[in-house]
Amino acid sequence: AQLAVGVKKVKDAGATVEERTDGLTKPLSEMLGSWDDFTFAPIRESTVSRAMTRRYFADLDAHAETDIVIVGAGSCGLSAAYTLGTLRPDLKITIIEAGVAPGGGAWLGGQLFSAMVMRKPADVFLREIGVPFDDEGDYVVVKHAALFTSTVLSRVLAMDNVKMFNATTVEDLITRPSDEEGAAGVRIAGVVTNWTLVSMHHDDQSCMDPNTINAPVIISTTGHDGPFGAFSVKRLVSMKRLEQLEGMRGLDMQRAEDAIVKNTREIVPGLIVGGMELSEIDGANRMGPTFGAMALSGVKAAEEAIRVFDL
Ligand code: AHZ
Repeated sequence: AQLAVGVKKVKDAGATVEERTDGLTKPLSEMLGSWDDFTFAPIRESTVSRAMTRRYFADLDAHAETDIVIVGAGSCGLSAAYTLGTLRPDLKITIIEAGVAPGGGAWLGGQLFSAMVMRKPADVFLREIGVPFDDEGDYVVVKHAALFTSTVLSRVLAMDNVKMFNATTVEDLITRPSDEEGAAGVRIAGVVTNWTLVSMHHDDQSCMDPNTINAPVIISTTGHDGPFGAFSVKRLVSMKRLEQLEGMRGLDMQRAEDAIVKNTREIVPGLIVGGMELSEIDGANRMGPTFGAMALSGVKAAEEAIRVFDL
């Protein structure tokens, strides 16, 4: 297991214990030696390639069968991943994110403004992951949305049981016949993936067959409709598991956030939908730049995924 950032192992009376290393106690250069004699340890180019590719393909192999897949690493998907990874270190969790940069729309608080607003009681999630905020009464403000996103991301990526494949798109869902919904019913049993750059070129390149991950439970948090968004629920319509999408309604902060958290649920067997993707099914309002519902929908989606997994 790798150590968390800011932690080192030290010998204490014969036993090995973990100790925080936050904060420089002396200039790092003292540990590096003199700048005049400075040089890196030797390397060969192929060593670097192998260091990356060996791990990537070992991860692909290990995660071809996974316990829970999270589609989309925005504020909702990352909150779900944190909750799942913390509550159930025994489960193998795979995050598939289409973008090179995970985080979805949560790098800014809204428009191009830095601060991120969360209505109470979503401050419980900020306390849990250790993000400081200004308490404004009914709501709290994180001084920069990137502080929230980078913190939850670093917590998630440090977990031994979580692997994120970014720059990778979920192109389709794997299905199996299911008795739970009658003869035509299906259970979602995994995802079909492709590198995003390949997904974007299906029209002008050939021979680009996808990859697959089998999993008994999927959490989809791909955001509201847009160039990439609402992927799983649109696919449920085209495979006739949903009659139609209601379509996200106009902005109403007051109503939107409660609705998203309340409606976070298993939509068809094996597929839980959270975050703004849900608004497309239910015709919920959008909430604009208030992120409490994304964090708590993620928490609820994770708890729901554990319930379905344990059935
Ligand atoms: O890249 C997408 C983003 O990072 C990713 N994604 C979408 N389709 C995908 C696919 N395969 C893999 N087929 C995919 N990844 O999903 C992520 C969605 O993040 P988001 O921030 O768009 O959604 P969210 O529901 O986590 O947060 C919504 C934030 C919003 S939108 C909004 C409004 O419009 O009013 N208000 C809030 C708080």
